Amino acid sequence: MAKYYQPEIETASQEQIRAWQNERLVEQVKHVWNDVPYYRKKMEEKGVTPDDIKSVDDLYKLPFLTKDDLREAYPYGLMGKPASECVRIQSTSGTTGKRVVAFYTQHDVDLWEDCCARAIVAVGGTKDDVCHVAYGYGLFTGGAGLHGGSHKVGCLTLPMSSGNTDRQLQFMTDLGSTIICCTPSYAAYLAESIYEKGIRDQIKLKAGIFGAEAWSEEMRRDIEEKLGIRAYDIYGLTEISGPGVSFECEAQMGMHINEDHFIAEIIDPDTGEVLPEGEKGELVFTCITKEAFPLIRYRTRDICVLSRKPCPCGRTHVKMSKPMGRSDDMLIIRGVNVFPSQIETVLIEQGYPANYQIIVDRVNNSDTFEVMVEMSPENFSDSLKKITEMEKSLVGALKAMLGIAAKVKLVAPKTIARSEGKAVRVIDKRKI
Ligand code: DLL
Repeated sequence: MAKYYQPEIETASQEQIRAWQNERLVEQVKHVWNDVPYYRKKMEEKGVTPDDIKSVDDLYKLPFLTKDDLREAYPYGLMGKPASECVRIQSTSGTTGKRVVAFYTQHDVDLWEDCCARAIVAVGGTKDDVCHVAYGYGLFTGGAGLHGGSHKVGCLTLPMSSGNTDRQLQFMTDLGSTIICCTPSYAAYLAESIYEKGIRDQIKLKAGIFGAEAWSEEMRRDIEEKLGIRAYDIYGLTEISGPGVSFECEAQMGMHINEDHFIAEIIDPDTGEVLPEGEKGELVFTCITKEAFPLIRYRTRDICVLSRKPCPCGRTHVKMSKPMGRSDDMLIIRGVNVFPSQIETVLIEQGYPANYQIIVDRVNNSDTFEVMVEMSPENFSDSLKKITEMEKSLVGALKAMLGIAAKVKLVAPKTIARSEGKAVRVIDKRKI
């Protein structure tokens, strides 16, 4: 086993974890005070100095950072090290506003890759595995993070990147990939293609590490069944490092947050007040070991619940639930709160692949709400009568779940544009 892997860190006592966090937080606050003028100014505005921060209990005194701060400080304003000491830049695709650009020293890359290595080990990965990385390489953190983690575990790493499904399948069968890392929507797409080509018996996959977008338990079961694997969730965000901030273990009941590197809080998204454990709210992270992009109390906008209930796997680090939506992507349609994940649940329950697009518009001061849904090859029909019946049944199921009526349009398999990175689920024309 590679040198990085220290299971004792992941099974340390709560007291030990707290002691690491206290010590590292105090140091980190001094670092940003001295080296990140943007954050120092925010602390001064709140009347806080490093002397006020003696332990994690004082964390609440520190100001939050948000995506707006990142935009304001773009590109270099939140750096904690001179560019000459940094070795890497990663970035988000920047579909809304300016893209997020994050910096890493070699130390930061190392700790990030350690986090991803832990995720691979948690799904049973060893040096005997062939780890097929089909997340995008480049600015997106998915490819680079899992690639580095796979090296640290000592897996034979296949740096496929995303796209070119035929080539993915050829390598997968020829080289005997055993672990696949990609977005869940791409995993579902690969599963469909494997089914169509009738090559399931040539696939040696045993586990998948899927994240970067929301996916439901139903989608997990669907992928597991179709690919004959166990499908694990992995979470992260560019601002905090990338994938591996948290990951699922064999219990598949929440993702362990790497608490020796990140302190997690749950806050009320409206008031900013810290909520007690077990309450649902916005996830906030403080990086306590990063040098180049040391974000403190960064508001993720992801809505989750934290739990310290003992995990059968023996890991002691706190677990987060799957994000249940974002405090900023919840749709309000005709006054009703709608989460895309609810629509996904209905589709999978009704036997559709989770490939859909929600189109919201406003006509004559009233919201229109359409859900375009792909039929699966199994339930595909070109009979108008049959399609109308199927659409009617989906309208009923969606109404029961959401409490409002949607117009449903069924389309042929593989007609909704799929990016092999993240799926575009919502087109909200009201904002345009
Ligand atoms: O998506 C990092 C990543 C890559 C995670 C590969 C997992 C695997 P960003 O592009 O900065 O980074 O997007 C971060 O994606 O705030 C969540 O809203 C969402 N997200 C990430 N992982 C999950 C997940 C990467 N497992 C944003 N489930 C985050 C649901 C997720 N949402």
